[in-house]
Amino acid sequence: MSEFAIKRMKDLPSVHLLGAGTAMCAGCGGLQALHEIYDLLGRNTVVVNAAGCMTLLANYPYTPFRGSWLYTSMASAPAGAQGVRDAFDILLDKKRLAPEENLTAVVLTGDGAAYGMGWSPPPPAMERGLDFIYICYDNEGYGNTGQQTSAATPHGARTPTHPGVAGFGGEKKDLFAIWAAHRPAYVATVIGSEPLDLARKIQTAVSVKGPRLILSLAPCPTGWDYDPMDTVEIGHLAVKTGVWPLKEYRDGKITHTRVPHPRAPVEEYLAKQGRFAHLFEPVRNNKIIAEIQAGVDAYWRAVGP
Ligand SMILES: Cc1ncc(C[n+]2csc(CCOP(=O)(O)OP(=O)(O)O)c2C)c(N)n1
Ligand code: SF4
Ligand SMILES: [Mg+2]
Repeated sequence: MSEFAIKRMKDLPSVHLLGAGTAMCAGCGGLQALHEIYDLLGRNTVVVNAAGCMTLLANYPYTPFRGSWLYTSMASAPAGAQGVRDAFDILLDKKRLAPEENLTAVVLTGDGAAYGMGWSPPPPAMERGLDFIYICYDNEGYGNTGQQTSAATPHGARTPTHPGVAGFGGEKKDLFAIWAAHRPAYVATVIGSEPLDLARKIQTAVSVKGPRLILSLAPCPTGWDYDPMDTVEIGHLAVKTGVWPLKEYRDGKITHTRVPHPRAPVEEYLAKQGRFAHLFEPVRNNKIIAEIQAGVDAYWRAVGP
């Protein structure tokens, strides 16, 4: 990055997450959500990032973040956040840090870490009541290494590890429900294409203390195989079809913040993405399309009218 660009970043008055000449894909839905979230969280944060696509944002010594950034191994981000929190608490106790210099510990990981490889640290962090915000951008696969199947991959999606005619035969894990079962301070699903809903949830997350999860669906042109210009439309379709329910958990109660009515058929969402193309060509796979629709219908039936 040129000296001019660095100076310009330093001179900017407000908090903006800028591309730092890094290797992010055009149209990245995870970056869109992170950008919106970071604009609200601001510079008084220490982002503890587990290996994944977003790691490429900060290439030492450059970073587009105004606050601090700490890189950990894939499973260790919540443990890193604990260390950061403890250090700040000790410094505050010893009056070696003024309260206004306190920073929020923010974990940032993909779904591969949050749903699977890095799942073991969040439950004890929740049990300890760790005061942190965990942001997961969920692109439904191990994106940085080629979009292999993760525990967040949806039924029927074709991935390099499930390349057959039926795609992935399993089901996406319900991370929202798993976190909520631990009764943390706050859990919410968001998506970058619904910025007002996202903004309200980030404001709520900031207003409470304790363990908080912000789980964002992250449309991924590279891994999901679609034109980068369609990221916002795909995000809207994920909500309109009911595939990605927008909701929050607080004080033992789950509230849906958008109830799509009427719901669009799931195939409007599926047909836009190359990872589901085998369900439409060369022969339409009615069975798998119906299975995906049935899963979404069952979810909303259980939610009620
Ligand atoms: C223990 C471990 N295994 C494998 C890797 C290699 N690796 C780096 S990034 C990545 C993908 C992470 O997937 P996800 O958390 O979903 O983030 P995304 O790449 O999709 O942004 C993998 C497997 C690693 N860094 N550490
Ligand atoms: S692979 Fe997907 S999640 Fe990763 S940078 Fe590219 S668009 Fe974003
Ligand atoms: Mg991922």
